[in-house]
Amino acid sequence: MLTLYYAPGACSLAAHIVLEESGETYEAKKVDLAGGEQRTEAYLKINPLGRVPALRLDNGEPLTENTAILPFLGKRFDLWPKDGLGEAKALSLIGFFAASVHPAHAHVGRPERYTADTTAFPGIKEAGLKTFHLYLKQIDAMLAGREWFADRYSVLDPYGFVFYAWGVRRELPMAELKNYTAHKDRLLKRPGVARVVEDEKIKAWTITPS
Ligand SMILES: N[C@@H](CCC(=O)N[C@@H](CS)C(=O)NCC(=O)O)C(=O)O
Repeated sequence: MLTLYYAPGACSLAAHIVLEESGETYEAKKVDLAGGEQRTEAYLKINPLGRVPALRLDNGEPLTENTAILPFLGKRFDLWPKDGLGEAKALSLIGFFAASVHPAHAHVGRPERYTADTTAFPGIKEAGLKTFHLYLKQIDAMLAGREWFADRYSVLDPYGFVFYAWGVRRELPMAELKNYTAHKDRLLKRPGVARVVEDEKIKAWTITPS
């Protein structure tokens, strides 16, 4: 059985949705990030980097990083492109999400990772938010005329959903991003997504009245 280590509202939400929608029995273990559980000896055995998500595989081995976990789950649950170019495009988007969009947001929430000079925090946060917003606009453009990021629903969609939620949390004008908002609404209509949103107690997301 697969076990997902996750934290409510964190980037682990993507894998949580994929597992919930899969219909396969899995265990979801909540990690208390605010309480520092990710830095305990027990958790560091699962992910030495002290982050969520982490996935314990059927053989007990841990797998970390969204860039690995999501393709792994996508292949297991037929939510991953089968052709070479489709896969390359999916990896390109996962790379953009993990290496650009997520770190831009980290500058807002974790400025201490980028400088020890606390007087520089406001500038780092402001620049991070600006860059994060710019990326969200780019994601919105990618979704123009499309229902999902790939040719059909895939693990890319719950991953993209994470950053929409973070935009809401940071009070960015998300409703202006029409394609991205419609994508978020499509996701929220999926029963498995609604269950996870409820489980993670994410209140900021409601379906946009059309
Ligand atoms: N590159 C990692 C990033 C994981 C990550 O930063 N997770 C955050 C939550 S979104 C976390 O665990 N933060 C806890 C901490 O930094 O102490 C991935 O994409 O899987």
